[in-house]
Amino acid sequence: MRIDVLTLFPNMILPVIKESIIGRAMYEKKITINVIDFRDYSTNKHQKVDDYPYGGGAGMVLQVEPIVKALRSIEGYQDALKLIMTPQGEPYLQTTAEKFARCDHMIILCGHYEGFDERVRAYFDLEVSIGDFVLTGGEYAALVVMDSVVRLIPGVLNKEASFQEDSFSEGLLEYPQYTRPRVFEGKEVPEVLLSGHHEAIRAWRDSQRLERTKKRREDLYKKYRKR
Ligand code: 6GU
Repeated sequence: MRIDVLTLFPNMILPVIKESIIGRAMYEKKITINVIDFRDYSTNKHQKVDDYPYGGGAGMVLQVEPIVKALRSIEGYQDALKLIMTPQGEPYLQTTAEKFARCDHMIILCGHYEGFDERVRAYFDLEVSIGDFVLTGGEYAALVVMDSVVRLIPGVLNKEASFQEDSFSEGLLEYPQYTRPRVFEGKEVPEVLLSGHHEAIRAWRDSQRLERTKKRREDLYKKYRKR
């Protein structure tokens, strides 16, 4: 997979992914990540990429031209899945990550300031939000999307840390985990986990997942019951 990120803050992306599992996947050539500073495509002599909003109002608006020029500089951009990170986007879910993980080429635009010129949207396929809260910039959201997509690409995670048992792939939260010591400050590891009875352990874990999901995430629990 190839991912191109369009941003005004390239240093918010590259140093972070280099430190992560995505960095290893890049090094192992399982993915290619390319960061483009769309300020480089400014047509203004001061390298400006934003301007005052028509009709007035607070803040600045990102201009359409540098973004479209930067987009067109990407080889094969026509066939790529083109995303915009904004709080106005559709909710980003595990199922969305699974869909994205099957594509060969993604382009992700990160916004800042008060937003984009509305005409930018015509050049992209989809707008996504990572939750109902406001970030200072789309870079944080783009990192979240990249991390959650790249870990699903075959060969990126080892089998042990497999995503087959991920919480959301089955729609339930995970069961509690323990490791040594068996007792810490009077807090004991549940007896069943020391029993060696694989069937009993599996049953306990299943019931813990259900109980935890019901208590913490009634929305997920109801959806799970309905399937
Ligand atoms: Cl994608 N961008 C920004 N700026 N804020 C957000 C977001 C995205 N998703 C949730 N909040």
